[in-house]
Amino acid sequence: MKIVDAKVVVTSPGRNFVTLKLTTDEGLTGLGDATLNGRELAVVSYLTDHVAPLLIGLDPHRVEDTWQSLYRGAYWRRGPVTMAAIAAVDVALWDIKAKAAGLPLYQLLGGASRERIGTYGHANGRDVPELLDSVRARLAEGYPAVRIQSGIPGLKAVYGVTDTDDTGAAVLHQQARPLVEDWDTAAYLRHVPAVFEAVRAEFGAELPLLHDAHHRLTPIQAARLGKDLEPYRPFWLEDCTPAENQEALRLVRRSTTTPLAVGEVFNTVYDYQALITEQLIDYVRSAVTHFGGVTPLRKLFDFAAQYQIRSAIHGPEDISPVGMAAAVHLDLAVHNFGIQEYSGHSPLTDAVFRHAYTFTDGHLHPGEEPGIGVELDEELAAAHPYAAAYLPVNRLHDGTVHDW
Ligand code: KDG
Ligand code: MG
Repeated sequence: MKIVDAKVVVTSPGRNFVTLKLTTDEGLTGLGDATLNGRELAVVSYLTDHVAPLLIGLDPHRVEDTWQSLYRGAYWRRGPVTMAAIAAVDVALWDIKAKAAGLPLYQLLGGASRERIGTYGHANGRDVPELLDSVRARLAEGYPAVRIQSGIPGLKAVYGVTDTDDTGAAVLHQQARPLVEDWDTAAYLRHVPAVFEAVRAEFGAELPLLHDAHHRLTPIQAARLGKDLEPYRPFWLEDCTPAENQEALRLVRRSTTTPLAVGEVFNTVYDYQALITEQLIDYVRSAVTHFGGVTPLRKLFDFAAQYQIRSAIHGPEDISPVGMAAAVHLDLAVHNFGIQEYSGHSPLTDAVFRHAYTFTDGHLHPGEEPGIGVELDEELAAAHPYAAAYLPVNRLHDGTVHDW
C-alpha cells in the first residue's frame, strides 16, 4: 500500500481546525489533527510545503519509521508547529493502519484496559454563586469531576471565566488582535482558597475538584497556593508555574502535597525528563495533537508509569474531534490512565467531524469503528472557511504583559 494524496483541510465551524487527510492507492483514508490554536496557518504551511510532498509514495504501515524520519530528518527538532504537523501524520497513519486491520485503534494499542473513560468538565463563574450554578450544571450533565475557575474581585477578564460560555466552552475571539485580559496575582491567591471552600461546602468532600493556574505563578506563589488548597483536597493544581522551567516544580513539590499536573504546552518527552524521574508531578497533560501523535505519547505514558504518574490528556475545544478521538483510543488502552479533559464540541463541529466516540454519563468510549472512527465532511468544512483568531494576552494593572 502507498500514500497517493496528502491534503490539508482548514475549517472554522465556530473555531479553526486544521486536519491532514492521507489517501492510499487502496482507497483507505486517514485523518490527523494539526490544530495549533491562534497559530493555525503556520502548521498548514509546515504540512503542505514541507511534509506532504515527502509522504507521497510511502508505505502508510511504517508509522514509527515515518515519525522518526520527520522528527530526525528535519534536523530542527521540537516546537509546537513541528510537533503538531508530525502528530497529524502519525495519527493519520495509525488511522489507516487500524482501518486496514479492520479494528478500532485501541485494539492495536493493546486493547481495552478499562470499560470507559472518566472525564472532567469545566465549571466557571464570574463570582462564586455563578460558579456553584456552573458546577451544578456539569454534575447534571453527568461529569464525575469538575475543573473550577472563578472571576477574581477587581479583575475584569480572567482565564477560564470571561472567555467561556455557560456550557463551559471557550468562546472564540475572531478578531484581528488579541483580547486583553487583566491580572493580579495577589488578588488571585487571596481568592482561590475561598472559592474552594465555597464549592466544598456546597458539594461535599467527595467531588473531585481541579483548578488551572495557567502558568501564572512564581514557584513560591505556587507553593503558597498548593498549601492553602490542601484542606480542600484538590484532585490537582494544573500548570502552576511557567512551563519552560522544570526546576520550578522542585520548590513547589517540597512545599505541598497538592497533586500537580502539567504538560499541555509540552511537545516532547524531554520537556518532562526531570519532572518524571524526580517524581515532581502526578499527571502528564500533553495532547496527542501537540506532542507528535499517538506514537510518542504512548511512550511518554509508559515512561511516566514507572514513576506512578498518570495520564490526563489535554482536551479543550481547540483539540478537534480528530485529536479527541485519538486521545480516547489511547485512554482506553494505557494502564496508567488518570482522567480525560472533555468539553465536547458544538453541533456544527460534530457535523463537520462525524465521530464514533461517545460521551455518556460523564464517560467517553471510542466506539468500535475501524481506525480512529472520525469522518470529515469536506463540503461542510469548506462552507466554514478559516477566520483569524487569537488567544488573549494578559496585562497587570500597570500595563506589564504577564503570562496568559
Ligand atoms: O489554546 C489554549 C487552550 O488549549 C488552553 O487555554 C486550555 O488550559 C487549557 C486547558 O486546561 O484546557
Ligand atoms: Mg490548562
